[in-house]
Amino acid sequence: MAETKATCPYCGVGCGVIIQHDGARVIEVRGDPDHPANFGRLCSKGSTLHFTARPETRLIFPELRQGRAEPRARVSWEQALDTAADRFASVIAEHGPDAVGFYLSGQLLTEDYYVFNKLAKGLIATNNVDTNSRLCMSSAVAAYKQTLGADAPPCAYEDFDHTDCLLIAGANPAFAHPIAFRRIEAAKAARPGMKIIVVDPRRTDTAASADLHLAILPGTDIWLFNAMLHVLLWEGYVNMPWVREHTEGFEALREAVREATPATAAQICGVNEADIITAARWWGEAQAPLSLWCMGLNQSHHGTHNGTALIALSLAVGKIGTPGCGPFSLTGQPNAMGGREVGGLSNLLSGHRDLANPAHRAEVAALWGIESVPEKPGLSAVELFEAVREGKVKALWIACTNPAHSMPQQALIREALEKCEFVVLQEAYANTETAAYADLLLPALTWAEKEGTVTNTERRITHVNAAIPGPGETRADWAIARDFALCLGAKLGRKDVHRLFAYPNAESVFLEHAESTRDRDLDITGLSYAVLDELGPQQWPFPAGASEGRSRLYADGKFETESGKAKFVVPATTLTSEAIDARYPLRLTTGRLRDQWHGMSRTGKAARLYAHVDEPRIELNKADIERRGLRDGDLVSVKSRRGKVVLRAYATEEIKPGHAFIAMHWGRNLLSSSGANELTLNTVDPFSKQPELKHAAVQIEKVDLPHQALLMRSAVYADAANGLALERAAALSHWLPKFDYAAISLAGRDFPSVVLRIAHSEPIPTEWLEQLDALMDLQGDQCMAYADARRGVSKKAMVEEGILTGLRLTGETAAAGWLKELMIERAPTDTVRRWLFAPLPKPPGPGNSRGRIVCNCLNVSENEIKVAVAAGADLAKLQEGLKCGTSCGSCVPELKRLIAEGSKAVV
Ligand SMILES: Nc1nc2c(c(=O)[nH]1)N[C@H]1C(S)=C(S)[C@@H](COP(=O)(O)OP(=O)(O)OC[C@H]3O[C@@H](n4cnc5c(=O)[nH]c(N)nc54)[C@H](O)[C@@H]3O)O[C@H]1N2
Ligand SMILES: Nc1nc2c(c(=O)[nH]1)N[C@H]1C(S)=C(S)[C@@H](COP(=O)(O)OP(=O)(O)OC[C@H]3O[C@@H](n4cnc5c(=O)[nH]c(N)nc54)[C@H](O)[C@@H]3O)O[C@H]1N2
Ligand code: SF4
Ligand SMILES: [Mo]
Repeated sequence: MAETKATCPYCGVGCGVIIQHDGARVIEVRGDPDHPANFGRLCSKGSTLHFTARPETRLIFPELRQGRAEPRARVSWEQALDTAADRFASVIAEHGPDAVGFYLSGQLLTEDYYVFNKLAKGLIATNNVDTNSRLCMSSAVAAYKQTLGADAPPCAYEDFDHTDCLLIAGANPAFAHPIAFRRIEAAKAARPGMKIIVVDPRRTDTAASADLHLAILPGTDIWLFNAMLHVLLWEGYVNMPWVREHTEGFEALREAVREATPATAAQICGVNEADIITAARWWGEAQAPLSLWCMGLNQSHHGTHNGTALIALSLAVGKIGTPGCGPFSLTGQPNAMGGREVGGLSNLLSGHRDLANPAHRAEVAALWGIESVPEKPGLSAVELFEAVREGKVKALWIACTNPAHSMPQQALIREALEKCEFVVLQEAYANTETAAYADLLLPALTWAEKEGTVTNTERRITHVNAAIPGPGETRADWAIARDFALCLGAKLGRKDVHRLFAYPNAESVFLEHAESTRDRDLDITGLSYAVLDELGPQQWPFPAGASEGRSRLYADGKFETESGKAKFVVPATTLTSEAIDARYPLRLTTGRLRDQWHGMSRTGKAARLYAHVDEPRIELNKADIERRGLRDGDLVSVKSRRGKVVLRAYATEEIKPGHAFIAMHWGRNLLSSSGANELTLNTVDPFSKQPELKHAAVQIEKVDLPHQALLMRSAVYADAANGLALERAAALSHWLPKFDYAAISLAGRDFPSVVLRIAHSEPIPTEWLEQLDALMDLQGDQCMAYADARRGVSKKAMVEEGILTGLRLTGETAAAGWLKELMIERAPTDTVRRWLFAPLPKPPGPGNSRGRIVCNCLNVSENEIKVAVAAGADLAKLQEGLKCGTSCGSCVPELKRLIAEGSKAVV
């Protein structure tokens, strides 16, 4: 067995992983003990990466279709790239370079990103290159630039160990940045006096572990931050000498926050005045105040000002650049930072340069050896898809992102993709929602197969290595961009194309990128793959001659603005772009679950990652469910002004009355609708152009879907079970649109099962059920069946080698939970026989249900934990007795919550 060092391809924490493999397949992963982001730890997603590195549904050959109605057929790479170049060249010839566009991803490696940018901005001469980072980090980028002058998060993870007041606003790191959160937990345990304040409308696991949770109304953060500044001013915490020497614009902001008294803000934000004052005092008294933020602030139509208002709190007390201090934006994707460095947004250029700046354009043109870089700003994500929809952009190249799932207001995105004359999708998997619209699919290498670099949240660059070769004809993303550039350049008659794209390997791209950063704030001219291998991952800047990167920025009080001073910005004080009203009375927000990643093309392949949440749902307060005559677990129709979805209502105390939450993960591959983004709206922030994915007004209503069915299937042998479950899940997804509600998930651990839940307004036609049976292999001698036509109930159970391996229930699904557990636990099936042929729909006996799995690593369920808590167990006892929370630690916040709830119940 061999070992190769890489990073986890999920979140921006950027944990180092060691991939254990046999040269052909990934066998195991473990945390890299030497990596400074995680020191050997991995969360529930990182530690299950080897379960996702599987061949099912991988895209392995280029596929092309001639017309929209035609099926795609396998073609050679040569034919694929030649066709793409022809189509792009003819659009460019006829309609100009701005009639084509590229939509990329913060999950590409820096090298991939760099080549794509040069292709668009240097070869084609269009700035229409945007990325999913527009949905993610662009407000943070704009906020840093407006205040500090450059897009540079000034902090480092080790600041968690030095801060004495941590303000987490609009972020749920317990779920979204778990290893960073482990470091925060450790810091708090070591120094219990450290204060943690969480600003989030929901009582997330992050919020539940805070000293102070400010459950503000969505969209009201600026009022809160302004009121905190008001208190800081009033109570003399503002460091006026520092502010005078190192900043500009304070007077205007001081004037603006005069109105923002804690009392006024308390009204607007829906929290206690006293809590706002407490938060401000903790911040003001802190030796080292640190703020963290993520999508709760960025994904807003005033996301940039959410950021500048938060940054102002650090500047006002003059605490930035020293240990434990500063405004620290959490990066979502593993390499959103790398993308920003190479200028991967339609308004940026390589090396943190601005397209709007003529000197910057000239520098980049000189670097590339071309006459000029186009001046006209490119289209940002929402604008790009709008231009596609309006027919202005006619050829679109999409790489490493799934806009037919992740963009807001899906109805418009579908329309755009349907209309687009030529859609290219460069993907690792063949069956994403966007793949359905692609005229040309290009197979990409993915994690464990590709080499390059990534930059994490704390500006740390890691050299990522390939462990195994990719399957079929997959190629590296940067190489696909290069090969296309060469092909297109020839058709455009560009003699210089071979010079421009003479990249023999990934490192040659990296070195050119490094050169482009010379004398810029992110200067990395001192880095090469060899240096990174020798010294380990390094933070930028790392100029030529340096021996280590810099962990913090701006300690000298000099900023990247023209005057060298940081700037205060007077923020907008609007709230959400869509207010609630009588028709749409609920405030919907969207976000992440602990164990799933975005559109689930990878995490959705590991059965155990469904144990935490196994069905898409809308989370609501119990009061809102009951007020509508509904029960927890009922299916409801959720409507916004843009669309409608059917989801299961789930009652939780995490959500206040009047609010709702839908996780962004489930889309058309696994659900009968597009999920959250059917409902969201595409209003954007005026500076960052980031859409407001966090706020929409919705209503819920009862839906009458009396015809229900549940199908489940696993296999007798473990080695076959996984592959079969994944293949069946992929085949089932074509069935989803037929039903009013249908959802696919996986269940189990070593013997994964595929689960299909259906609810329909009309009786489910018998021939559909027969076809589903065939697809699930629920037929033959080993399949026992019982039907009560009069009551519309039918039951089918597959028993192989004495084990329940398949199930289909229609009409009556009350026993579903019990049977699902039987199947997962692979219990003996005598009881099943009795139940099967009895008219009783209910499970026999009390049925000691284990309940939801909380600790995924060690397979410990909620009910087991609750029993132990009721018997007086604290965290240490739980960890000792049940072993839960002792491996990756991702469930520790939830364990703490269950303990807190348990002790409340006892009192
Ligand atoms: N498990 C998992 N981890 C991930 C990802 C994933 O898909 N799965 N994706 C990664 C990516 S790309 C990103 S960008 C990050 C996102 O990481 P986070 O931003 O931390 O995660 P979200 O759940 O999107 O949103 C965070 C919180 O914002 C809150 N919020 C909503 N509206 C408001 C508001 O008006 N004000 C405030 N203060 N809070 C609000 C929500 O209730 C939510 O709890 O996660 C990264 N990590
Ligand atoms: N409602 C709502 N919507 C949101 C958000 C939200 O909070 N709420 N968050 C937004 C944010 S912050 C983000 S970042 C986006 C994320 O949204 P997307 O970018 O659409 O999310 P992914 O599913 O991660 O898409 C990445 C795709 O790349 C493919 N892939 C994996 N590895 C490789 C590779 O090496 N090469 C290539 N070419 N392809 C590869 C994967 O199979 C996957 O389909 O979603 C946004 N949408
Ligand atoms: S915290 Fe988890 S998801 Fe994020 S990089 Fe580390 S292991 Fe991967
Ligand atoms: Mo993101």
